[in-house]
Amino acid sequence: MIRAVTPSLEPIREKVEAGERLTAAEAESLWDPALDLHELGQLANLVRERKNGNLAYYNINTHLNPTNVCVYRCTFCAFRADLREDRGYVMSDEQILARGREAVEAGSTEMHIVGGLHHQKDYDWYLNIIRILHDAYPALHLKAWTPVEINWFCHLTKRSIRDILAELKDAGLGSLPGGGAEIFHPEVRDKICEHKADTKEWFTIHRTAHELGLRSNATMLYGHIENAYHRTDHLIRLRELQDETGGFQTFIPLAFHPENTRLADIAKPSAAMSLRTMAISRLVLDNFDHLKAYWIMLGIGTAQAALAYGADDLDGTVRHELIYHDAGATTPEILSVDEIQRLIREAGREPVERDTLYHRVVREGDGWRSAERLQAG
Ligand code: V47
Repeated sequence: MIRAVTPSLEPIREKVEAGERLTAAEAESLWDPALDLHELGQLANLVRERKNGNLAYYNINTHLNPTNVCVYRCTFCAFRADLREDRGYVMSDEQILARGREAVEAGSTEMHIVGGLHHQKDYDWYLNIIRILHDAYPALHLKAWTPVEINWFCHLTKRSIRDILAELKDAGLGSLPGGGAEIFHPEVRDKICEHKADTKEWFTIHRTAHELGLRSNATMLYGHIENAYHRTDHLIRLRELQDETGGFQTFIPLAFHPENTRLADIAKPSAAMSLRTMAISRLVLDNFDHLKAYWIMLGIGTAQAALAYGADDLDGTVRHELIYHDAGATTPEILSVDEIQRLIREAGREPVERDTLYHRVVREGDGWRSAERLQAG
């Protein structure tokens, strides 16, 4: 009788325990669903605890999506609207400033700003959003505009990436969020978002941001038409740029939400797939300090479990999230600090409030200040 051979994680375990880097071929082999998920999780947890001990980070933040009107039609996006669609909106300066005031009054240390590429708004409209928010609320860190927007600004103004990023930084931009990465491999990218910033542009923009002293994040949208090869390729490309610049702070795997998108016939990734993706990301991205379990898209239970599968960060309290909720996310729109801390404690971890650049946040009376940098091991 021929017995099926169960694949083993032993060779990978030896390398991870010795702190050695996994090759692309080894990384790709980890997506085999026959490999024991819990064992994979244990290995990822080893790396996670080496880097961040028992700490699990969160921040108090607010989202701002100034417009959903967008020239692009990415197949996975439920948020975008056409110019003349009823659900299309554009926020006024007064509404944007009111959102800033609300954020500060709620104790937010960060505002996460991304949006559509509006057909009739010029670069100055986007620049002005950063300027007025920073002038009114200088302590609020503005994590804004992905390479998709930056690339659009370069197209509109015919100016260089460096010039645009330097001007935004001067106006108050604090860092870049991780969006717009989707899947880098052209076999997938050309099918899901063929027109927007391509992979080379995405990387050039992050490299230039890092050279200008701006930190940034990176994401990967999984669970649609990509496969193990594409996901591995995505992670390896990120690892290479991080070797070069060290400017990425955190990696956020984003589970695809199909509702109301042009890919609505695809099933949402399961919790097992999300935990496997987190664990493999932790093992491959050995030069990233942090991995975020974004509870909005993973669901609260899976995000909490992910703290044992490589993740060390739950993102934030989040208010006014639209991108996932338009795509059918059933998570709440906001979590209180008490709830986040309870989720972290019940997962056996120690909650730490951080600012965007991973400094410990100290709350005193009604105010707050950034203390020491939370150094990953
Ligand atoms: O690039 C859009 C994704 C991203 C869907 O940097 C979708 O801290 C799933 O990048 N289903 C934007 N995903 C969000 C993002 C992000 C989120 C949280 C924290 C940070 C950070 C960055 O959202 C897009 C795209 O990959 N997305 N539509 C959807 N239907």
